[in-house]
Amino acid sequence: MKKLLIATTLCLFSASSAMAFTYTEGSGDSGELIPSATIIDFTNVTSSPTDPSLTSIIGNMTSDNADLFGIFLTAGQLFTATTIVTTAPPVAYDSQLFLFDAQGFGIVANDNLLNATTLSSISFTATTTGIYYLGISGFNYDPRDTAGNFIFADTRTGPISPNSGAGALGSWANNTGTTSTAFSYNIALTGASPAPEPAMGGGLLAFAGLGVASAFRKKRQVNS
Ligand SMILES: [Ca+2]
Ligand SMILES: [Ca+2]
Ligand SMILES: [Ca+2]
Repeated sequence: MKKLLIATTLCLFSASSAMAFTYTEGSGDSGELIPSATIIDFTNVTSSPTDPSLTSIIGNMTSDNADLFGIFLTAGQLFTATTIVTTAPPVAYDSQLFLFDAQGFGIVANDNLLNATTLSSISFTATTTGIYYLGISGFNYDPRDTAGNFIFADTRTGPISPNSGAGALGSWANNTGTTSTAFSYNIALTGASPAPEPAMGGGLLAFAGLGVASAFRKKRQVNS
């Protein structure tokens, strides 16, 4: 009996190790601009502490809205994000994905993965190690810069590069005068991890984090 219990525990442990980290939006709603984005760090993810990769973001999209998530990328490593359907029976939804750098400048976007599907996929080899912002919205709610110009061309398929001269993320608006639909989403990720420190770049929380870090530094100095 005892042996069986140990075997089961080991089995559960190794199964959760393979899962890496998942972030679930839950009943809250992530903001759509950098000051209100959710920074995914090691305090708000679930599952294994042994595999540091962030492999999925699960959330809800309301009409004419976007969710923005701070994620951690490593220079030279290929990052991919793909919206997938996990419901049974499968119900396709019309997502769009956008990647921004730490200052909110557009990097790459995609509306439809292929002509045959309305799901989305982006890939990018990180140029610096640190926070990037991943945005998701329903077609055709698109990001605009601080001057009110759309950051990306309104193209349906293929990777979309930012328009030349586009500024940093300032607002979102529907690009075609329609209303985007609501859906539940699941974004599968590779090459990403939660941020190493709580709430990097998150306004008040970042300030609080710096306070904690400096408190630790002070404590270390006292102890040494
Ligand atoms: Ca949401
Ligand atoms: Ca789409
Ligand atoms: Ca669009």
